[in-house]
Amino acid sequence: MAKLTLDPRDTSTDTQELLGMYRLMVRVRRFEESLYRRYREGKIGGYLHRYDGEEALVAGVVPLLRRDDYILCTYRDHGHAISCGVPMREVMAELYGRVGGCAAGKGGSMHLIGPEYGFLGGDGIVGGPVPVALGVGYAIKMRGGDQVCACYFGDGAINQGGVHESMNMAALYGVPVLFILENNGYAMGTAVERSTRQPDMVAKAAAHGIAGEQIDAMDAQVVREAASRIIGSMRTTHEPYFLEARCYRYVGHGVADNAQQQRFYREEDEIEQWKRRDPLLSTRARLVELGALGEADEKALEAEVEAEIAEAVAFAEQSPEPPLDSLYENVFTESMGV
Ligand SMILES: Cc1ncc(C[n+]2csc(CCOP(=O)(O)OP(=O)(O)O)c2C)c(N)n1
Ligand SMILES: [Mg+2]
Repeated sequence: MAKLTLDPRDTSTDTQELLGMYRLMVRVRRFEESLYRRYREGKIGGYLHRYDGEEALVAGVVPLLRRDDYILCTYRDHGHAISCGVPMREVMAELYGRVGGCAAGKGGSMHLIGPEYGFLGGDGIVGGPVPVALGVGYAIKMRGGDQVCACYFGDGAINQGGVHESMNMAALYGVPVLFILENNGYAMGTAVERSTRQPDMVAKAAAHGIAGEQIDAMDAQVVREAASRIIGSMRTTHEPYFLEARCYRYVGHGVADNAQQQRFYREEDEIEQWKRRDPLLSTRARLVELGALGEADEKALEAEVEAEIAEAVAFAEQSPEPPLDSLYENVFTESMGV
């Protein structure tokens, strides 16, 4: 039975990749589940958008990026931060609004950040990261490297002016941005078909001269294979690319969107159908079939993740709140000398 930790002597790369993705997805899923409990206990305040169901999208892409590449995403950003390597304890402390958090407790759930990991952050503005990614990609172009900038955004952003201007300019100037559309079918309670007459997202990118494809993002292996090919090619072409990732969020838009609210826009049966294609389940099944994951391995992994979360909670709880007199620090007007 293969070990869950990466063993450099093991040459069965595919199995090791699968194990790595599975471990990452379990870490993200359990982390998200634990947040809901903390929120209900009143430990976490403000907004909270969970990524349950969409984990394959980070597990299949982020490990393929180098430390000198860049990643930007939406406010649904916990999985991205953790996948980029931001320590779970710093993510948890940020959600608690404590100084030990990755944004020193001033950003909260929607504004996680880790520049030293290439993670340029989540963004509370729908479509907000896309023009920023264009600028980051343009900087890569000016410096002349082979880095890429991966920019995640939602289907709710796809019809925005700034998003289309950014795609147009990325194509026009040849800027290495990988546009990753997290198409989970809904923008809050609005289904994609209710916000556009052209649900073919790849066609929207093609209108700007950007090549792209649609993938099944409920399957981590599919995501990884596509991302590997695309990122590899972008490092030599330096051109933008568009990936429409079909996925689904299992829980409400945010914590306020409870089961009762969701009845206004989706059926329980629809959620159950998507859950049957859960990326953790399919990856796990493959690993079991390969003989790489047994009951004992799984128990060990769950225990390891549980301990990581418990340690993150303990860290967050002992970390102080930012002092009141730091309220005006890191404020744009102050740094401008106003
Ligand atoms: C510019 C802007 N308009 C509206 C909102 C309010 N808002 C927050 S999330 C959201 C839905 C976005 O959905 P989508 O882009 O599909 O991402 P998902 O939540 O599905 O991951 C809206 C309209 C906002 N934050 N920013
Ligand atoms: Mg959406």
